[in-house]
Amino acid sequence: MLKIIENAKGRLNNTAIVSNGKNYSYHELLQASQQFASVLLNGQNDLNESRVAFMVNPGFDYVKVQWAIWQAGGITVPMCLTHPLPSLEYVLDDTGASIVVVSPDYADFIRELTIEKKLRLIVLGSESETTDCLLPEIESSRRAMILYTSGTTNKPKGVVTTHDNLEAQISTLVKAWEWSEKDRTLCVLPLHHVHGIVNVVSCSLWAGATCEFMNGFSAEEIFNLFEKGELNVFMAVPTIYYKLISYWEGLSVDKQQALTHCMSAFRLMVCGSAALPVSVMEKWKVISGHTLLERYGMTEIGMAVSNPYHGERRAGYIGIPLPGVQVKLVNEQYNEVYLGEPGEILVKGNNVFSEYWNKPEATSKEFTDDGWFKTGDVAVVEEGYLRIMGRNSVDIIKSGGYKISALEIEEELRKHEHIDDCAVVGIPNDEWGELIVSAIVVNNKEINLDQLNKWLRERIAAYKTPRKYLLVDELPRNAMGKVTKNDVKKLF
Ligand code: MCA
Ligand code: AMP
Repeated sequence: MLKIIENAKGRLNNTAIVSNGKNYSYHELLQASQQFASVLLNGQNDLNESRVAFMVNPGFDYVKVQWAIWQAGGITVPMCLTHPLPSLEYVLDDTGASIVVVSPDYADFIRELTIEKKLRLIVLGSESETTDCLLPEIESSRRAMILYTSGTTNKPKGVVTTHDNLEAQISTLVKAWEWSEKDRTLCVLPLHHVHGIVNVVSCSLWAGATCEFMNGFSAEEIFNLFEKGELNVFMAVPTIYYKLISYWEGLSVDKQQALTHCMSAFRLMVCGSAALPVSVMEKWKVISGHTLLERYGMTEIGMAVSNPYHGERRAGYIGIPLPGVQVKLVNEQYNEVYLGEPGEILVKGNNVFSEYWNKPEATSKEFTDDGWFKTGDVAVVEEGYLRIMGRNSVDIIKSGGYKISALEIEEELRKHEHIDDCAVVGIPNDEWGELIVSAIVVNNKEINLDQLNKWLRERIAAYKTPRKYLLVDELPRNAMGKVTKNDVKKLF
């Protein structure tokens, strides 16, 4: 039996989830997910790794659907709730999903697409009555989840993790950060990425703790929940801590003090997904009394490196390898570098994903011959702690904790009738980490940039759209004719 389900069976009366003002026990979660697994199976014995895509609001229903897919033998494909239709269509086509599950909010938006593609659409709340059936026995070596991640190819790739991979990713964090059933955390992150799915939701539920959900980000709401004094674990990306600090600074002194008092009672506050600026770490320490625990991870590997739970949390450093995760730094020939020299981070362990969905070539390209995964991130070890120095590719941008491919945005922009050429880059920004900007060569100088932005948002996610455009006569290029992205950055 899957470990997360088995664990839940031992904590039936604990509160698993708080969402929309309601408490749900592990018993209710197990019952509802088993019932929904029967709906998914619809008379079959096993979904046999069919892909089930779902667009479900964060909360009880999300976890119910996720656990149901796993128990029915399917692969979960959580979709971004704010993606425009072409991005969702890409995920449905690429995974070959046969079932789509949605919260009622998204039913009208996606219905036509599912009819066109002859997919089974299940709208939560209006599923047909089914009697519970016998659920299949799931080997942990089976595939569990596909998440889409941007890379150095223009289209996102589906990262496949097995149940074994997920169990390794979750269990190392539960141990390292000392999760227990007494914990209560708040999920404010989107649930189509590892940070929210694994680090927050799955770790808390694995440990028998309580996970409270918020739909979308709001600094005010987060602080209101902190003030209730029930939460004790919080995890977010640097942009969120930045936004919380800005909001806190605008509050009255009384309110600030009350919040500081509540936050100092937390057990743990973690930051990751992008580099945590030292200034944010220091300010957060002042307002919350907490030294943020920074850690490093990736969709393909879960978490690999973390500052210690006990011991020094060093500002500007990602920490030391987590138990069960092997990490080494290598040069361009993939030979280990000498201590103190920078090198690309390679990772090995049960935490590492199995493959990019339907992309054997892309998969083998990202592994060395002896099975180490190439992260593309460059780091150095200083006094035992790893420090990230940058990335191998300028085409990967991290904005608000989202990994974004410059090539994907460029490909879309070039489809616009008035754009002849373009170059997308990320420029440093205190709030977002990097801000996406684009130099464009146009064939009509009257181009309306607001309309361009609107046009683009119908094609790619809003968080992937450039925040600034610069009209140029030509893009900077080297002698080989290749666009020099570092020169493009200088234009901004
Ligand atoms: C939203 N906006 C952005 C971004 N997100 N602009 C640039 N970069 C972004 N990432 C824009 C919107 O388009 C909108 O523009 C305006 O900001 C406000 O939008 P809104 O949706 O209200 O933004 P928000 O709600 O304030 O969202 C900010 C956020 C969000 C909460 C920081 O970006 C977020 O949830 N980020 C977390 C992503 C994450 O979970 N990453 C983990 C990946 P306009 O006003 O013009 O409409 S997993 C991972 O990285 C690995 C495994 C790891 O290590 O964890
Ligand atoms: P994703 O594809 O969304 O999983 O993003 C993974 C990438 O996020 C990594 O390859 C890193 O570049 C970046 N990342 C995650 N955590 C950190 C961190 N603590 N510091 C710097 N970069 C990070």
